[in-house]
Amino acid sequence: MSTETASPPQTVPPLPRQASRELLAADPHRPRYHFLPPSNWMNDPNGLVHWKGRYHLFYQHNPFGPLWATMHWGHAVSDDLVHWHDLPIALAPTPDSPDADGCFSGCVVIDDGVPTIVYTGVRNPDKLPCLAFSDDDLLTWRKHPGNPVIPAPPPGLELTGFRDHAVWRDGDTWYQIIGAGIAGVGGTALLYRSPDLLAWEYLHPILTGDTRRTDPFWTGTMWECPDLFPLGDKHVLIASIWAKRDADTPRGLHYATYFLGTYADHRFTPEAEGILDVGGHFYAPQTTLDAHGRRLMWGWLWEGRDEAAIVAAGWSGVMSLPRVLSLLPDGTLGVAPVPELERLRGDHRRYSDLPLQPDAPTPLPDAAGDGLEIRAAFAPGAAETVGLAIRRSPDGAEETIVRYDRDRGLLTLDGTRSSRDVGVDRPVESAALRLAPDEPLDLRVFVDRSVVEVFANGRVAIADRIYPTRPDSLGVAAFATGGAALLSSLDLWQMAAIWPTG
Ligand code: DQQ
Repeated sequence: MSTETASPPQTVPPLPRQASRELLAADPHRPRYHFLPPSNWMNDPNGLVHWKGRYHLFYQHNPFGPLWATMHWGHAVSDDLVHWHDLPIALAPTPDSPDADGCFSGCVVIDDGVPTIVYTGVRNPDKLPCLAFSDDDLLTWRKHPGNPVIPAPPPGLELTGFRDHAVWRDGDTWYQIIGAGIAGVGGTALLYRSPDLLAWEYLHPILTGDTRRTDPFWTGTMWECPDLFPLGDKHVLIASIWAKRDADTPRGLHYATYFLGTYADHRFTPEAEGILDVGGHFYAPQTTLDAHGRRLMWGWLWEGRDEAAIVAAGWSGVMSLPRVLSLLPDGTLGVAPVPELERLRGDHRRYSDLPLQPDAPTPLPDAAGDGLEIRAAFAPGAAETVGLAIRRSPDGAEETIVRYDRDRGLLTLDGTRSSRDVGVDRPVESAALRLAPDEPLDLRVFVDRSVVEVFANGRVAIADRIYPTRPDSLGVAAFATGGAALLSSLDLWQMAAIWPTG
């Protein structure tokens, strides 16, 4: 593909990146083994790609402050999916150009050997598809002088939005879907095709939601960050559901959903659907296929505290752990953290066959920390619920609960008492998890300061943000309610930090 002349140099702020990491490492809420930028604001993962043996993670970034503004593409690289190295900012807004007001979300594709970013250039009020190319293994990027490559949204549609890109190739043809919403109808992803990534022909919406539908979830008025990919013999369409802030949804509406079904003749037919992570802080996920054939997904975990606290902290936003998506034998969507995370496991404790008396939590001796992986199996016996308390103060005044209710088939992350700070979110979120009669509960809990990610039985994920106030809110306890149970086994590892600063 012709990449023509380079655009003028971008205005990239000089950042003392390593120094920022060192400065912020003392913040007790700042995660140590989840990816986040050296400082300031981060939101969506962008441009995920496994290129020449290295994983590249780009992300929406404001390098000037800890609140959302002036969108750049930050960039980091990893050899092992666990440890990340900061690279220079990849895209910055170019004054007086189609992205003068921001470089919004998009993806990376390799076009005949040329790494190419497809992103949304923002020149208010326009948001239009743009390209940038790299000749040095994704390190620096030249913007296409012919940007935007689609000069306007499709005529004849009254859209509530038009942004974010998933691009793939089928034979000689490129396809992309762009997130959108049709006023009065619902969120949608608009399908285009192109012979060369430069000239695009609009086809039609690949799938459209229904603003009147509320069950099993509301599909909002606009779909952000759509993604479409094959998984086993099915296809998955991911859409991040968005709705304008109003009296009914004062914080707007943001959650990431999937549709599992068939993609044929340029149409997607859903057969199943769900919310990718019910935690309420997981948004705008993007996936990539790695060289091992795995479909990897990251999502943005936003903060659960207010702007004043974010400004005081000097940073905002964390990337979820990388997750592997799979098609389970029963045709449903599987999700699990990547096995590479086991490299971070350090000091190990194991507890076996621990009887749990009803209604009195059993603290686990020597199990303490704010950077942990826990893997637990329970024999629920007569208990109504079994579970774990983490980030627990010795008196139990602060704690975050992971609870499984077998009869109701519900896994809950209960942060009601996660913090004594009344200004932070104290989330309570539940996911349906029906276990087969002989299927044990297999719980994996990742604790990383203000991040908790819970995975159960390879098919449910709940990520949340918590902000304990007490320095001794570090304990772990197991419990049963309504009857006695057995904690069959629990493995607990202290997790190593992924940054040299700790
Ligand atoms: N974030 C980006 C947009 C996208 C939104 C802007 C989703 O491209 O629609 O930062 O979080």
